[in-house]
Amino acid sequence: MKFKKYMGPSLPEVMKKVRAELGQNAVIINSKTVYKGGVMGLFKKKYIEVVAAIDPSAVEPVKLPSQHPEKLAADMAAVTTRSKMKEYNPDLGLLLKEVQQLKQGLYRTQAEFIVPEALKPMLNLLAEQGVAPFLLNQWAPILTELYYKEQKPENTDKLKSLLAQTIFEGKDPLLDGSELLEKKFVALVGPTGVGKTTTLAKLAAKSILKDRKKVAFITTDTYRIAAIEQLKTYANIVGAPVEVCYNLEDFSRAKARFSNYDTIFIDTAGRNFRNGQYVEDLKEVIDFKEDVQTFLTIALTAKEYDIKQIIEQFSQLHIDRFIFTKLDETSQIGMILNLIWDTGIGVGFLTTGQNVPDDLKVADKEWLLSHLLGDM
Ligand SMILES: Nc1nc2c(ncn2[C@@H]2O[C@H](COP(=O)(O)OP(=O)(O)OP(=O)(O)O)[C@@H](O)[C@H]2O)c(=O)[nH]1
Ligand SMILES: [Mg+2]
Repeated sequence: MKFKKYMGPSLPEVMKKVRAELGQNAVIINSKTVYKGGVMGLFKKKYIEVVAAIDPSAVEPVKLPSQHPEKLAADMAAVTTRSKMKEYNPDLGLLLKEVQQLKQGLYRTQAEFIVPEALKPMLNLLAEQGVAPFLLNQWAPILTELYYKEQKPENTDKLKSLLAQTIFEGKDPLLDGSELLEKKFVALVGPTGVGKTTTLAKLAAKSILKDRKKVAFITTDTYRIAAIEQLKTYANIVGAPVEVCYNLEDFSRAKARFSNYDTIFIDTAGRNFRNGQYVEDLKEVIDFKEDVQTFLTIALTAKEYDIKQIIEQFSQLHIDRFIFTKLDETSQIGMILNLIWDTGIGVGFLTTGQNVPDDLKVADKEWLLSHLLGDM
């Protein structure tokens, strides 16, 4: 398989180049819009970039003998408007085909004949993990290109490293949680029962034990009677003070009391955040204009569709990172990648059980990949 990148101001113009160089058997593997040139980031020009491929061993189509002119005219008159469009604008026909394939949502439709056998087990594993077809469609051709460039390696570790290269290209900072918890306030928000309070206790313990920080707690969860007690129990264990806040005045008072603490961990009530009003309510108690790092806490046992609605509601606050909880309760974690790629929000921490403080993991891409691929 021979790959080549083409660029031009529009898809039809790029396709002309592709056809001229690679012929009618060329396969479009990937196309995207790129911006280039400009001055100091301004006035960049838009280009279309297409990766096309041709299999040199592919059989050239048999050329039909030229038809009698009258017969040709009759045939042409018989074609439908739609196929006429295709005939007179072959690029549009190709585009239609690509859109249909994307709509089918299966990377296999496009990739089955492109993706080499050696790569299929890894991509299938990702599909089984629930990684979205739009991502697999995006990665399969890039991975295939790398595989051929590297002379078709067979070694599993090498194949995994090609996959890592493909997936993580340009995404490293979003998958690295090592530099977090640097702000004065750290707030955990999210739906009911996802593990906010437990995770907050784990994070506080990590700050105290590993990072030697002076830590305090604020809870705004005055909704559930037992919630304050739950936080106080953890706070007593780590020897940190707690303030309960019902409104912004309480928040200012707590801020003044904890002025000489390094990190103040804020617990919030779990609510049905599909209701946007509850997100608004958070702003009535927490002063998000302060130096707050906000984590949206999501249990991996929840449905992706519902989570997307919750994320949408939280877009009225600034969400710095996700925390994904309950990894131990599911064997499908592909949603992590879907949400990160979908929203551009990175992951800070993952939790793997109920034990405080042990079942906490700082996000890192190697760990994530090894979890996605299991024992492969
Ligand atoms: N299996 C598993 N359970 C967890 C994990 N994290 C938290 N839990 C459990 O989930 C339950 C709810 O945890 P909480 O920390 O109270 O959750 P919350 O989000 O604060 O709940 P609300 O304040 O009621 O919204 C508890 O039983 C925790 O032990 C995890 O990573 N894995
Ligand atoms: Mg709680």
